[in-house]
Amino acid sequence: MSELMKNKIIVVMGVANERSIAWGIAQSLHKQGAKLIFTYRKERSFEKLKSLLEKEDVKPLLTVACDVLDDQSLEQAFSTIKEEVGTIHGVVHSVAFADKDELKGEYVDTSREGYLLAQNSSAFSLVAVAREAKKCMDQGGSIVTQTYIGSVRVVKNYNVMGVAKAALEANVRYLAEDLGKYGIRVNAVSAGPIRTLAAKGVSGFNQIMSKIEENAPLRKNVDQGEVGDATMFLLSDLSRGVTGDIIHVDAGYHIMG
Ligand code: NDP
Ligand code: N5H
Repeated sequence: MSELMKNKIIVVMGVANERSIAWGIAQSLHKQGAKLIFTYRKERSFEKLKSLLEKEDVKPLLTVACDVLDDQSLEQAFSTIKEEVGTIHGVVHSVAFADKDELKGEYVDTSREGYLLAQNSSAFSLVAVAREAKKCMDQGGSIVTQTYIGSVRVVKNYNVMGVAKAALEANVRYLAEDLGKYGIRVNAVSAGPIRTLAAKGVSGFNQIMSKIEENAPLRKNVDQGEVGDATMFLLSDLSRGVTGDIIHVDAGYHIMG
């Protein structure tokens, strides 16, 4: 077994259950010898995380609560990480939220409140996380977030989240420029649709998946393992020349006209 992530300590944010993209990433990182710290928001996610870690025999360095909407919670989480662990080498930001009612119907009907909540949770959160994480990244490092093609194309029902992902991708570029001088890289993975808790109950999901099976160059949908491995690459030294970029892990779907 190769150990691409040996001696690296990575913070993983956004495991809600075994289907979470963040859990796929954690498994890829674990396989390559990374030491992991997990953050969660809801108590229910914490319970799921504990049982997953036990089941897969992953021993985390730390698990800590962190609500990305709350500055105090963010500060607290990363100061705990600094005190208990010290230097970290990477962060996985796999967090997004929009009110369910905003993920259907016409985008023009988006409420101010719904717009701000989606932006706050899904786009500004990367800035806030990067600012706190930087304090623990004194040897440089890598920050990776998760985006979706609805940022650059109009995808039915994605609505307010598409606009939030567009902002997230711009955040990746601005943060990459700021943090590059400290040896910290910032990138995103743009994943194809994967059935997770966040995707549950959103209309049109099945249709989107069949369209990809028919039209993507690889004629298939992707899974958490494929996204996990690409994210691991961006967190590893193999990608040391890559920053401010978006890598598509979508079976090639985005190249199609
Ligand atoms: P999950 O539902 O598994 O994960 C979403 C996570 O976001 C949960 O762990 C949730 O934690 C967390 N979260 C939401 N709000 C907050 C907050 N305020 N503070 C801290 N954590 C928060 O879904 P996915 O794995 O699908 O989603 C992960 C990322 O991948 C998202 O950015 C999503 O947009 C992106 N993505 C997903 C695709 C898909 O098809 N599934 C495709 C492309 C991108 P909690 O429940 O504890 O609040
Ligand atoms: C075009 C589509 C399908 C329609 C849109 C889906 C958008 C999903 C993104 C957000 C993150 C979903 C969301 O916030 C759901 C919440 O309102 C309700 N769910 C929850 O609260 C659960 C319990 C928690 C865990 O969820 C969160 N977010 O905390 C896009 C799909 C083809 C691809 C996709 C699903 C993209 C994506 O960004 O996730």
